Amino acid sequence: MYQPELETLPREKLRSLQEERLRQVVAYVYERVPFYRRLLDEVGVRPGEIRGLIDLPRLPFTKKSDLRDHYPFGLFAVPREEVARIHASSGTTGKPTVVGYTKNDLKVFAEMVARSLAAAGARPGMMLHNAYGYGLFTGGLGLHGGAEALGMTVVPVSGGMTERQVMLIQDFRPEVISCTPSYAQTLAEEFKKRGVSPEALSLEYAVLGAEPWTEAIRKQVDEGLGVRSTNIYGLSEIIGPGVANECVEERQGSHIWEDHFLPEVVDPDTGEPLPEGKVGVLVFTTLTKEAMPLLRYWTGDLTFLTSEPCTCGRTHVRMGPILGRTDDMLIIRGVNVYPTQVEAVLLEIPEVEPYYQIVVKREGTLDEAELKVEVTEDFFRQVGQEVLSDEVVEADHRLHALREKIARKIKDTIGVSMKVTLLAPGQAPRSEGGKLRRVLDLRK
Ligand code: ADP
Ligand code: K
Ligand code: ZN
Repeated sequence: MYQPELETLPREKLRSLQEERLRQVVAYVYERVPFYRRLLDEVGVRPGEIRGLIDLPRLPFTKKSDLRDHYPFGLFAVPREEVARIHASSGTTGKPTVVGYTKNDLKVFAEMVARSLAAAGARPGMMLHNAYGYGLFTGGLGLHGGAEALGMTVVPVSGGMTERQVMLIQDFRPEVISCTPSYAQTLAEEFKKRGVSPEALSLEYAVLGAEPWTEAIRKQVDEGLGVRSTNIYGLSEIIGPGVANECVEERQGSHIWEDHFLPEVVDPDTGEPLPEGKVGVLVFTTLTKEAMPLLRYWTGDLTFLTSEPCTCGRTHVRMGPILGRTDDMLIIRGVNVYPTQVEAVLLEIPEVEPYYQIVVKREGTLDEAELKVEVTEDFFRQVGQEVLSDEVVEADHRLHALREKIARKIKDTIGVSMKVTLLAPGQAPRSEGGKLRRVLDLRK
């Protein structure tokens, strides 16, 4: 562990630390951020009335739109000169979401990523091949700072240029890699193409995040790169990657570094706090951020929390995998569908790979969803067809049966009908470095 004392703090102590910090941050934003002063005045909360976690539900939520409305620096709590770094998240429409860090925020950021890397199996002296994008995106510089704090050797390779990445991994022999799970798939596939076996690779651990992924991808990456991969979670509004990380021992949920980020899970419709184990929207209050502290930030990410003790010894609460982002949810003929649900179904079908794309169209007034999914190389070889056109699939009983099986499983587990299209190996979209969009919604 990077900070063993803090990471194993008994829960009662952790709680009183959180309560003290919560009182401080509420007073701090009331004093320094006009937006929060107005918001708190509106709901009639005076900072002194917040005694502890019990009063948390009295605080208003902060939404992404609040950040946009105060673009670029309107939510900063310190003078611009005290901001040591600025990052921004891509934002699919319009202006990006801008965030700022003081010197101390950057120190905490690096410490949280160092905790995360250590939880993932990394040790001082190991080499990190950091294939997260560098730039305004928090991934690259975030992992970089954490690896330096932990005492690793960092290779700041950034995303893309897969040929070069493959060469550097073989020549430099890093023990740890960090990138998006979809890019780890791309790299695994690239090594396979070149006939480089997982045993021949120096990699032992992979720290994967920035987009939802499932056990199907974990299996593929672990086998393909010969690693034990863990999930890293975070978002720029809260600090960046390193808000939470799975421990490599258990890989059963990601420990949230709760002394700095106070999590809640709330009902997506009513905002009411939900009990442990129930799925809802993840909400964070930053407890120590100086430049841009946020109260009850609505992440839009869906998951659940558990404070069940973990065998790794860390006491910090664990979050489940992100089941989807409220923005990513598809409504197909009135049914809510998350891409991760589709991926979970594919995991149970041995003849396919977790390479897929969901295309949604509107035909007249009806939504039509198509799932394009790749068959495995083994299966493709056994079938012996050259292409997998609709006619070929119709005529070949094994292909036809597979297509029916997938469609039935999707219908039975998710409750929507999808037209299934089988793709030959290599035909579904791949990550070329960053996050991969697996959904094409042509209705918008
Ligand atoms: P951008 O908005 O540019 O993608 P961010 O890095 O701030 O930049 O994105 C944060 C979001 O990415 C999170 O709110 C979440 O939806 C997603 N995300 C990050 N890490 C994970 C993860 N480990 N699993 C699932 N989703 C993740
Ligand atoms: K390996
Ligand atoms: Zn653990």
